[in-house]
Amino acid sequence: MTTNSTADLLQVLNEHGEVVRPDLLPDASTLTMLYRAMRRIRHFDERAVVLHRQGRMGVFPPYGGMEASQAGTALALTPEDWLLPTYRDTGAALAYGLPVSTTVAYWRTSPHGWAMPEHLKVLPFYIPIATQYPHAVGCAVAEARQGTQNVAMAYIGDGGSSEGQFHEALNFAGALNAPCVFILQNNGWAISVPTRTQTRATNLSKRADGYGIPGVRVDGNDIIAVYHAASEAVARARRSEGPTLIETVTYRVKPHTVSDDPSRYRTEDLTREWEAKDPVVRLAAYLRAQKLWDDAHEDALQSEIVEEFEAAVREADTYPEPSPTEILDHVFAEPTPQLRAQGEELRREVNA
Ligand SMILES: Cc1ncc(C[n+]2csc(CCOP(=O)(O)OP(=O)(O)O)c2C)c(N)n1
Ligand SMILES: [Mg+2]
Repeated sequence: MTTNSTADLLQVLNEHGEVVRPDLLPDASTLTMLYRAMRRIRHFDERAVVLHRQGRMGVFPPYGGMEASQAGTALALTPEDWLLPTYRDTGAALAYGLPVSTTVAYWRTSPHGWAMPEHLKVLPFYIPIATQYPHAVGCAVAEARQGTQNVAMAYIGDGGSSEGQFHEALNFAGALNAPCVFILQNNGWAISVPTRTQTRATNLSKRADGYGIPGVRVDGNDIIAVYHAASEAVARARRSEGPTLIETVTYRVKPHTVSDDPSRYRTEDLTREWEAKDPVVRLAAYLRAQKLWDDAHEDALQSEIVEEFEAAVREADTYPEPSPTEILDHVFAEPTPQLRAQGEELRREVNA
């Protein structure tokens, strides 16, 4: 048993393709917009894994199967809002507007991918677990103090929600009424540790109760429900009604990263069950049944997505290989004496 059963969840389009909350169904153009976004980020995920095999991409944490959870949340934002993604959330960053070429460069460890475009308020993918949560509160409070209606949306995993900074941030955000939307993607695993092993809590959204803020639990493979919950939370934050925690219940059907082998710590029966709840397939089937989508739409979208991706890779291919010492160049505006010494040592080693 895992903690992420689909009981007690907000759903609109369930895993059987039934609309269970017709009152929450958006219009046709929103539905196709959500589908297009999921297909686009799925393509990136699939191609990133292939490029890694070809030696043209660094270590990459796939998010395939979690597209609804990522696009459905990020699409509730505008570029005036902050996005604080983790290494798992490439799909969210792309849906928010991070250019594909910057994203490819980032996962190639090229310095071109380290600096995020100035017109977007997206922070670099967080690798240290949970550190982004207090930062999001800081971004949100800064916006509120400047009198804007902008919000900060931060992502975390089930594993990250066991870290102290997760709890500190939720408390801080509640106390300061920060315009923050906390996305907790419960994908059942923290590398090889199942959720049930690291917590006795079975409903992670309830953690919000401890901090006096609303907690919402949503089917993370139903983009309609996710988008609805995220849009509501963003609207609340913009109205100065404070933070929300949204648990998107999903599953990591992929390995932790492309260098992980899940067969060493799990059997794949449950993975097959979750693959049958695929968010992209679910919405496609619904759109086709409603005659909102057909093969011609799919082919046109596919060509558009492939073209965008290939152009981005061609651009990223023009970025020069970084020198080993460049890793220290962008840490501080003014390097510390220690960093300068380390740089000199590294340069001596490289030149030797
Ligand atoms: C502070 C910190 N501790 C440990 C790690 C090592 N680590 C990398 S990923 C990971 C698991 C995180 O699991 P979860 O939060 O569920 O995110 P997921 O990978 O499932 O998206 C751990 C422990 C880290 N990156 N940072
Ligand atoms: Mg996880």
